[in-house]
Amino acid sequence: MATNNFTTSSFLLYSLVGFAHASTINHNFDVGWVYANPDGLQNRPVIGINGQWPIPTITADKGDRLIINVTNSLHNESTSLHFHGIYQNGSTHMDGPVAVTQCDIPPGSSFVYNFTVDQPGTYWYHSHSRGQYPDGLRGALIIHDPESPHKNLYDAEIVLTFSDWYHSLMNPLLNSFLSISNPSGAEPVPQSSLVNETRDLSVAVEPGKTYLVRMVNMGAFAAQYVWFEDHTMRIVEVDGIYTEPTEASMIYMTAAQRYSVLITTKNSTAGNFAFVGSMDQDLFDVVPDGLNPNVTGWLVYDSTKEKPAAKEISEFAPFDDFTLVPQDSEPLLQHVDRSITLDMKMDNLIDGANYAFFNDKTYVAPKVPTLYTALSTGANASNPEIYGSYTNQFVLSENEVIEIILNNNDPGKHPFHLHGHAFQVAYRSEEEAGPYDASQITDGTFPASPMRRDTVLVNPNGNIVLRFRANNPGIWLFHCHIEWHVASGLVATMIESPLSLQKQLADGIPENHLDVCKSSRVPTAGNAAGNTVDLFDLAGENKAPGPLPAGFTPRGIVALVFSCVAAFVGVGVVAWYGVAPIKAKSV
Ligand SMILES: *[C@@H]1O[C@H](CO)[C@@H](O)[C@H](O)[C@H]1NC(C)=O
Ligand SMILES: *[C@@H]1O[C@H](CO)[C@@H](O)[C@H](O)[C@H]1NC(C)=O
Ligand SMILES: *[C@@H]1O[C@H](CO)[C@@H](O)[C@H](O)[C@H]1NC(C)=O
Ligand SMILES: *[C@@H]1O[C@H](CO)[C@@H](O)[C@H](O)[C@H]1NC(C)=O
Ligand SMILES: *[C@@H]1O[C@H](CO)[C@@H](O)[C@H](O)[C@H]1NC(C)=O
Ligand SMILES: *[C@@H]1O[C@H](CO)[C@@H](O)[C@H](O)[C@H]1NC(C)=O
Ligand SMILES: *[C@@H]1O[C@H](CO)[C@@H](O)[C@H](O)[C@H]1NC(C)=O
Ligand SMILES: *[C@@H]1O[C@H](CO)[C@@H](O)[C@H](O)[C@H]1NC(C)=O
Ligand SMILES: [Cu+2]
Repeated sequence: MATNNFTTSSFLLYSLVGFAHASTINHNFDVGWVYANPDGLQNRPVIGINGQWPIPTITADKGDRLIINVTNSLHNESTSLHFHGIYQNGSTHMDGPVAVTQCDIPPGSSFVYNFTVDQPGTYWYHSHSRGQYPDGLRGALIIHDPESPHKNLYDAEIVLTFSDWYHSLMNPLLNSFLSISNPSGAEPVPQSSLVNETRDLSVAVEPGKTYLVRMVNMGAFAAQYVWFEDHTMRIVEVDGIYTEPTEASMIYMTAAQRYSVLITTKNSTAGNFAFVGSMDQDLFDVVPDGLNPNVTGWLVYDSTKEKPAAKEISEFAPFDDFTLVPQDSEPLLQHVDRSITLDMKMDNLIDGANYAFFNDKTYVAPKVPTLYTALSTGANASNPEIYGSYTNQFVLSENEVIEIILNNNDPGKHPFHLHGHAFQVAYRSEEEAGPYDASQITDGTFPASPMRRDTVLVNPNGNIVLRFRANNPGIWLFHCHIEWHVASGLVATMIESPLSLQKQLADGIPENHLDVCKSSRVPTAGNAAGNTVDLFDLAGENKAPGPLPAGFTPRGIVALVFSCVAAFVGVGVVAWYGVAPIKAKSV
């Protein structure tokens, strides 16, 4: 009895305290073009908010509600915002990916994101509309935690964003990336590496203090090696998950990953120290002459003293994130209810462009956003067929333990991200290990308490095994976070507990969400093709280009392109028309 009373009153107290603390944070974000020259090499249009770029950091406390009214003032592009790593538990319609949980926000329209953030940590937000965020619509999102287990370990906080930077806009880059003129699928190589969207950043520090340094890689493509000269990092958080404090002298941060580290400063102000972000050039097919993959910043103890050049290091030996242990020691999910194998590869289709595939399907966005299909199809929402032929969809049952086995049949490194969850990384092979072979797994191969995060690297021609519980009804993308590979179709759709989702969102989708669909003439009911009468008739759905005809190898395409280019050398436009008929055959 006494115990019960105690529990009840402490529960009440907790609720009251929780209530008193939770606040609502409102932002009006007017998204529009501004000009910037972040690497000092080229002034170019970038996407800013309220006339400013870099865009603002969003900060909140755990439990707060964020209400962000986005107005698209870009005039010539649609947009959307995704809050990377936020579970959106009960609010999947606020998650942001276009054609998945919402329609594109066309120029001149507004759209309100309204959700609570009940998870502490380092996150970020970015456009989730066709390849747009590398044009600048990317910023930090920090959720503070009055109850942080590490709060007594540091004096102050520093936020650093790392990113790669292109001198050209994404639209033209995407058009040439995904075309017959690039049959090998070589990704554009960034021109610069940035910290806080600039170079040569000075970070003022005081001696004898410990800082919580929150780092985010907001890049489009490049992973970054990060190190602080003569200072040790103690990792305490990855992707919003607290970890047992773990020392590292260098970390490897893929696009979309985050790390919080504790750094204790020296006791003297005798000198300043460089820190470096160095883009992983293994990702680049060809390293252009003169590329500087590095960005340097300084921990500045005394601004009157020199800022020394970064010392050259002989090798990159980053900390292995697989060895991290979550602070809550959540045990490995042992019993798997549903195992999903995704075999990924890159290949050409009939239009000559290079696409990315899961199980031989490249993702193509459906006509009806997947969420609206789930909400408008009654009991048929549990049938994966209605979501189309190109969405790589999986319908997950409530509370099942899901395992994703991803086999990377490609010589590149890919950072995979799941919306709506942090997953356990049960296994990660070395490179060249080939497909996952469960028969080789013995007791103790999987960690007792695996690292959890929302973005993880799979090694070249290697594999990963991820596990999570389907405890968050919603429509959640699973995709490579290299923006080029999102464009080339390396995307799957998890449709989690669609019938519970229908109950959860029974009050309907906000009018302003449906309004942007109306403005863009996007249907909001029926199957992937917009058929509301026969849900199993997908006629008219969006499709991928057809396969290459038999005997037409990717090598043949490369040869064709080069022979056309050679034949019409100096007459680029004619060369272009010379290869056009191949495309025509596909339709
Ligand atoms: C969002 O902002 C736009 C532009 O200022 C305004 O017209 C609209 O009423 C706002 N929407 C809401 C729900 O406040
Ligand atoms: C959109 O507008 C920006 C800024 O004026 C411009 O640089 C860009 O080329 C335009 N994009 C398209 C697709 O017209
Ligand atoms: C945000 O969502 C809450 C909870 O659903 C609702 O009460 C509130 O009216 C919403 N506010 C706006 C501006 O949409
Ligand atoms: C770096 O950028 C973050 C996020 O925008 C900001 O909070 C921080 O103050 C910046 N740091 C410095 C030293 O300018
Ligand atoms: C700084 O001084 C404190 C207190 O004297 C000492 O405990 C600590 O080890 C010193 N730190 C370094 C990096 O020398
Ligand atoms: C970038 O840093 C690495 C590691 O120190 C070094 O090997 C390389 O020479 C640097 N590149 C340039 C262009 O400075
Ligand atoms: C979502 O909320 C439900 C109900 O409160 C909870 O059981 C579940 O663990 C939450 N899921 C996530 C991913 O936070
Ligand atoms: C499922 O779809 C079929 C074909 O459109 C339809 O006949 C059936 O009534 C639907 N079932 C439910 C429960 O909506
Ligand atoms: Cu990728």
